[in-house]
Amino acid sequence: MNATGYKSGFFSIVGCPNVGKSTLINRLVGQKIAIVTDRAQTTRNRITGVLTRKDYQMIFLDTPGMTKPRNKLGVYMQKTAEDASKDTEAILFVVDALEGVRERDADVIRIVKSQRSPVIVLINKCDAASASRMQEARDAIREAGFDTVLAVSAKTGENLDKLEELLKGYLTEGPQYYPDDMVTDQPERVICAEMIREKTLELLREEIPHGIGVGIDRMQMRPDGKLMDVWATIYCERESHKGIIIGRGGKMLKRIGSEARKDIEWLLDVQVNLQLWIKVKEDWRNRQQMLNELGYRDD
Ligand SMILES: Nc1nc2c(ncn2[C@@H]2O[C@H](COP(=O)(O)OP(=O)(O)OP(=O)(O)O)[C@@H](O)[C@H]2O)c(=O)[nH]1
Ligand SMILES: [Mg+2]
Repeated sequence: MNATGYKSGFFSIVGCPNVGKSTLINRLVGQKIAIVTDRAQTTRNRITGVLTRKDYQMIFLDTPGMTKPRNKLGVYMQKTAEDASKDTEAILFVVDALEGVRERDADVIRIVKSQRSPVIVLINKCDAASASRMQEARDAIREAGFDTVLAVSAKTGENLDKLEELLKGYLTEGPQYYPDDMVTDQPERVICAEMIREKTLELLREEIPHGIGVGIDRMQMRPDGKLMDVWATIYCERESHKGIIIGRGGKMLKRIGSEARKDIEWLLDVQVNLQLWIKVKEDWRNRQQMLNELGYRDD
C-alpha cells in the first residue's frame, strides 16, 4: 500500500449552507455518500469521501454549512466545520454563483483565512449562473484576497477534472489511507439514517425537518439473506410535529418510509423492510444526551 512515490492528502470542503458542498463530495467520489437537498443546513456532521487513483488518494471532508448557531446542535455543526478545515492540504471554499458572494460569506472568509492551509475558492453552480453572475462572484472573491479560483458545477461535473489536476499539486508523498473500494468511512447505518432524514427534509414544510433527528435502532438480515429488517426512530420536537409527520391517515409517514426504503435498498443492494417510529423529544437540539445518541458528538 505504501509504495514509494504514492501521494495522498486531505481537503476540507467549507462554505455557507446550500452552496453545493455535499453535491460536490458525492460527485468527486462518484457515489452518494452525503444527502443533498435544496434546504439550508442539510449536513450536520463531517463526512469523509475518498477518491483513490493508481498513484494517489484524495480524502475530502464535507462539512455543515457555516452559519450563526441557534442551539447546541448548531454549535456542534459550526465547530465541526471549523475543526475540519484545520490541518488539511488545502481548504476548498465553495461559494454559490447564483446567490452571489455577500455578507453571509464574510464569516467563512474570516475563518478560512485564519487557518494555515491554502484556500482554493470554487465558484459553484456555473451550469446555472449567467456570465455576469459568474464575473461578479469572481470579482468579489478577488477583492476578498483569494487568487486560486475555479468555476465549477458540482451538478454536471464541469471543471471537476481541472479541480483534480489542481489538487494533485497539493498532495505529498504519503500512504494510501483507505482501501481501493472504500469511498467513505461512514457506517451504513449512519447513511441509512441520513437517507430517512433527507426524505423528511424534502417532504415536510418550514422548520419541522430542522428539528428532526433519525436514529437506526436495529438492522438485521433475515436468515435467507434476501431481506433486511431496519427499525428506525424519527425524533421530533413537538406533539404537533408528530401529527404532521404521520399525516392524515398515516400518509406522510408512509411516503417518507417508502422513498427512504428505495434509497436504502439501492445502497445496501438488498430488499428492505423499513419500520419507522416517531418519538417526541422536546428541545432535543439543546440536550447533550440526545445529541450524543444521534451521533452529534465530538470524538
Ligand atoms: N444548478 C446547480 N445546482 C446545484 C449545484 N450544486 C448543488 N446544487 C443544488 O444546490 C442545493 C444544495 O446542495 P447541497 O449539496 O445540499 O448543499 P450544501 O452546501 O451541502 O448544503 P448544507 O449541507 O446545507 O450546508 C441542492 O438543491 C443541489 O441540487 C450545481 O453545480 N448546479
Ligand atoms: Mg451538505
